[in-house]
Amino acid sequence: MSIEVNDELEYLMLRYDSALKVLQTQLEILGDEFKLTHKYNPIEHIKTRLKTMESITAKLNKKGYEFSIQNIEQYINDVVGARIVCSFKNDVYSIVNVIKSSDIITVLDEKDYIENPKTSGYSSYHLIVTVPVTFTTGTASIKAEIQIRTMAMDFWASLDHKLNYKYDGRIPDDVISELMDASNEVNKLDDTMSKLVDKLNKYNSTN
Ligand code: 0O2
Repeated sequence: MSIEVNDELEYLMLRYDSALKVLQTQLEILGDEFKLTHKYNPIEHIKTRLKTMESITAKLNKKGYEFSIQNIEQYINDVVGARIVCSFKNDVYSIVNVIKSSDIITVLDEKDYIENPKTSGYSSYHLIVTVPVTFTTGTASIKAEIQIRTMAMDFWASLDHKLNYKYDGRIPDDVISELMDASNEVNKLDDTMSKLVDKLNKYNSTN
């Protein structure tokens, strides 16, 4: 198959869109298998998305790279993105281990922003992975980012994202500090809920 240079960007996005489909299916399969073997569903929901061209351009700009196909492939890890929202903090680590043990998904890098939250207060576990996608030209390994977090972390991150978008990243210092306080509260809430579930599990196993 010959591809005209003008079609290169469209072809790149087709590759990313195909990787999104593979990733989504694979994550659902891993989740279903976990549910069956552990008689417990740690996943509240899974959301996938393709980064918009506007957002890709803005991220390249922010990182100091010009817009090119090569730079997108080299420097933007999250054109394909999946977010797995779990019930409890322990569930996040269980899901990370399930993904790491998969033969289909290859982990290239990981960032534990739960153990080490970002200065903004952002908490989540990030995996940069590749998934294989087979085209008529052969099989390609395509990069994706998987964010795994609790519902409480997701609540904080969604509001923080909305505020940053609304105020174009120009949030006053006192509000930034209050967001950090709110993130600490989220962390405490996650720990309280984990302790409650441990207590209930112990209670059930002794009764
Ligand atoms: P969007 O709109 O969510 O896609 P690197 O991997 O080091 O080259 P990158 O990609 O900036 O650079 O790495 P990082 O910081 O590990 O992950 C970035 C993504 O994590 C962001 O993607 C957000 O989705 C999320 N994130 C990171 N920090 C914050 C934060 O302070 N608040 C919120 N709400 N989300 C955060 P994008 O492309 O920035 O945004």
